[in-house]
Amino acid sequence: MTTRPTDALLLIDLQPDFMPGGALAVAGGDEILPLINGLAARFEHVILTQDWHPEGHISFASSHAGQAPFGQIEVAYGPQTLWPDHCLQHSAGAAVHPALDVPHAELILRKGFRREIDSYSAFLENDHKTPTGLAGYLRERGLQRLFIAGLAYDYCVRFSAIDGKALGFETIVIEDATRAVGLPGSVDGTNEAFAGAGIPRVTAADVVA
Ligand code: VGL
Ligand code: ZN
Repeated sequence: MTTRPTDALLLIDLQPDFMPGGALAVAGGDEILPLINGLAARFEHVILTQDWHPEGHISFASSHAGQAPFGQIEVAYGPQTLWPDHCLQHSAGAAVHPALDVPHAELILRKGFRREIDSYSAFLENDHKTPTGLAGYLRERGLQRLFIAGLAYDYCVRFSAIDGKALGFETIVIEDATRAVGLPGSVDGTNEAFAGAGIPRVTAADVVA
């Protein structure tokens, strides 16, 4: 696949809290870092996201009496899955992972910083209305095609890809440079959503070939 100067690599939530030993560990989340470092070296434009929650965040099970992590509740904007406390602003678990070697990353986009709205997507918060500003950033800079990798495949990668595509960016997911949380139905649902939206799933080898 020939990459173009108008491509961007969007790396989602590569933070210690999503890696083994972290607060919301994704199995094998650390295994993808070498692959991602290699990919990033092939892209002129790299953008990172950082999940970045205040204490008492609406997505934390601990913020809701009687609720446990991985359950679901209804909030003002619809269903919200509940998580262990994770990616607290300025905590070590919320840092950009120290093994991520992308000195040329141009933007670190923080999301999920509003106590009352979660944000899986790098484009729109979980009310599916509040923009993060990323679409405007990409458009102003003439970046048209997105390659997406990172964590987690079935949450933040999923919703970032779906929203990016819906907002008019050509969008490709690098599947072997992701790992999934894997709640019931979440991976199948993601694969169906990508197929329905016309989002190809490729490998890192396809991208660098
Ligand atoms: C994520 C759950 C909660 C993710 C972030 O990065 O996929 N998942 N916060
Ligand atoms: Zn989060």
